[in-house]
Amino acid sequence: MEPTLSATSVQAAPTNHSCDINKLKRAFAYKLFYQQGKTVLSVSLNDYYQAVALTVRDRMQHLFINSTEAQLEKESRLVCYLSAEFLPGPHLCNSLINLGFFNEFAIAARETGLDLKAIIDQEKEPGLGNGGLGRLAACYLDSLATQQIPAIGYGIRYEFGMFDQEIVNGWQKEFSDRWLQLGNPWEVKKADLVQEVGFGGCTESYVNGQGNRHHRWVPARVVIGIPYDTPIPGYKVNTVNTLRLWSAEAPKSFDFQDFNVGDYFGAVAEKISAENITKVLYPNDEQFQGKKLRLEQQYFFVCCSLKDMIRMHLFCHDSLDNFHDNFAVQINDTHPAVAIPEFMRLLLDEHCLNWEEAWDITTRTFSYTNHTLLPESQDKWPLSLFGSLLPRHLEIIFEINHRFLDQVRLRYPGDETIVRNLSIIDESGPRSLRMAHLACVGSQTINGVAAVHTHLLKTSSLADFHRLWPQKIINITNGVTPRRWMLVSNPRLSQLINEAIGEAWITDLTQLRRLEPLADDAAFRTAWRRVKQENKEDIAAFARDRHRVTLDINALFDVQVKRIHEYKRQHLNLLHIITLYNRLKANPTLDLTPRVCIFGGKAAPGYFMAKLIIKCINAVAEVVNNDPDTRDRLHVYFLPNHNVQTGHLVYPVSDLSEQISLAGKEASGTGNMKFALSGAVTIGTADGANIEIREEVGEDNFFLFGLSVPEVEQLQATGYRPADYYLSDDELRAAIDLIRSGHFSHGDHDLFQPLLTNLLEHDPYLVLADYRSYVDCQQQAADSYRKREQWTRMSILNVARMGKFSSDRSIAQYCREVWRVKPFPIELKWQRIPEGGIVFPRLS
Ligand code: 26Q
Repeated sequence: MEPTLSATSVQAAPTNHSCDINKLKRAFAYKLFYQQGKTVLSVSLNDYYQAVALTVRDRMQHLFINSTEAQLEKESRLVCYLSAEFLPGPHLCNSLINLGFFNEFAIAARETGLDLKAIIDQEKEPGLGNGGLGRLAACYLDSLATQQIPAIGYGIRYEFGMFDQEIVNGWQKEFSDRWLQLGNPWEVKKADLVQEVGFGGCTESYVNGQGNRHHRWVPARVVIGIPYDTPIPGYKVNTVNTLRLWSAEAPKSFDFQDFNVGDYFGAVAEKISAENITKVLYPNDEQFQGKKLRLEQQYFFVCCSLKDMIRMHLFCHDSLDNFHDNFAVQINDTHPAVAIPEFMRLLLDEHCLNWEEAWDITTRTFSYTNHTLLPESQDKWPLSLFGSLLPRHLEIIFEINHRFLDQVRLRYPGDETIVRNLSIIDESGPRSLRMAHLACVGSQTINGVAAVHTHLLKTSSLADFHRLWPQKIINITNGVTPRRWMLVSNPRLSQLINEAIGEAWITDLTQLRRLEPLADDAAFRTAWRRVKQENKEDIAAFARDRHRVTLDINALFDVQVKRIHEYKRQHLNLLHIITLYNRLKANPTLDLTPRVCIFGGKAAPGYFMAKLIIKCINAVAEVVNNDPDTRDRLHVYFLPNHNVQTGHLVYPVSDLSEQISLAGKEASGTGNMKFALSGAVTIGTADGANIEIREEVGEDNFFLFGLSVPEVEQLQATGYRPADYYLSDDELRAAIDLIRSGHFSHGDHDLFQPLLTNLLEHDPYLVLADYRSYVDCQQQAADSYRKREQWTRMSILNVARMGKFSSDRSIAQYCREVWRVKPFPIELKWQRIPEGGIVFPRLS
């Protein structure tokens, strides 16, 4: 429908921040005219999106101002979540729902001749993270605000977020993500809150006026950090917290000194080098790369954030002695771990505390969440690189380590092995800094993200720390927010559940248990299936419109979406698909449960094997989807550019959720929770949070397969020979041989050879060892799916028993066990304009 906005509707500024429909319509028009500078003649759908988003933001601003001011005044402990990545997903729909404005906006849009859904779809999501870790940070911000906990998320405002993925000829191609190109209506630049960040240079010692020796850092260059604030509204509460992202700029737009001596290009180069720091997100997760720019990013945002906290603290206090009473700082993996020596430096060098005082405050302030067990993921900076960029921090780390190892030696006299193992400095090769050890030593609490992960931290990678400090490592199993992963992503299922049990589940997910009796109600099961079917129609329309692909919505939807990694074993899934293909080819009349196999996920651009797996998935798709013997019963669809937005589409359509990492490798997983919450049944290994999901939903409602952690350890210890499995399993051999034959690569025998050689000769993630168990388990799942009533029952019970996996539960646990903070409801002091009139604050 054509928009019916007329020029005459743009008259005066809308001043009432309520949700009166007519006022909303006027507000759209006002934003369109004055902010976008558009009239009906030139307006685009994106202009409408910007206008609607700005209208929402204005209404949020009212709560935001009240929240930040009340939190500052009350001096409640502020949670600061430091994370190099945040993956909040599109803001518009989520904000409308959390603020309780969705219906009013939908009506106002309709009456303006617009479709709110089409406007919502205009938003380019901020892809400021790689995957699980960044998305978890975003779920936690939602839960913090919903539970009325004063909190700030601190991170980096990357100009280019996670690359956009396209599939060209079966291969991944990367395109830069220009998410800011059309403007970002959600952020507010706070130019008055800039911070300075130093890099390089040297350190000096001097004697102060009182005759005490002090140290200072003389950086070689200084960069400016500018904060941009995005409001994070809680669900139907007054609390609106802040996501504060830092952007780097040069101190001056031009260095006139250089300009005067004629070094115009030198001056510009310096400006560019400063801006480079926040230019782009590194798109590789789970693989440490010792790049200087990455360390600059980490230090940059940590330094800005800590100085910002100190600024706020000193606004109300004379000294930093009680800083830890006012701030709880969470370090999201080791990426922000440089916060520990930086905070020490600020206390020692800039605020003149002594070591003991400074260390006491530091260790009461920080806590650290570990997200990985993979050795290749551990941040380990070469000492030389670290010292050249942050010389004073290196000195402080040496001192921290020295004092820490003295403590270790006292506890374990004569045991130099444990000293070497615990040291922050790794001296086994070229000397390097173990950031995880730094984080452990400087934190009050260390947590893993699922029970088995925490157990493995305690018994393997952090075993010596656990022995030293038995109380310090705790488990807090991850969770996901039901607001985004049900209300936004699966409105149909949310509606059905609301009708059945009311709305309390939205903020107390354990209430879903009340659905259990309905699993035995045939009419409810029918309604449940209808929701899934309608959701499948949506994704089928998307696949048809975007990719000219036809999906059979009556088939079993079998979905694996996550980053592409060998340890996540997308290739195990593929071997199963090829096995089904072979069975169909051998017996074209086989009564196979029709399946649509959906894959999605990005590969790190430099990760050759992951990219080859994507190519292989698409190569298999091309053959299977076009073969008349198979195409009606087996379809493979690689959904390109998996991100939060495609997540909204894909979790709600899944019947079967693929969580098939090698046991002991996936710290937790959170996709597993999103699938189950939308009614998918899991086929999975005993890994990460899968174990806890199975405990909750019951073993009858979960398809478990594969080796357990102890079995993996045993197999690896006794010498794993993948070729034995290849030789002894006919179906496995046939699947591998078919790839090798060039059947999926137009006769090219070499294309997938690196993948096959790796599997047959090394197979570090035991794909071949788990193959038979997986394929047989898939058969059970397919058989079960045919018993539709029974399957629907399983689906309902999965949802009913997902209460534990709300991020509200995780956050409540962090508040109790780590941060020791309590909810702080916001009373509205500043009234809406103009209802209470406006009182202008006095200038400070
Ligand atoms: C490190 C150095 C240089 C460049 C990039 C990185 C980097 C970036 C992102 C390293 C790791 C990540 C992300 C890791 C991650 O997402 N881990 C996942 O965290 C989830 C939330 O806890 C868990 O559910 C997953 O199991 C875990 O893999």
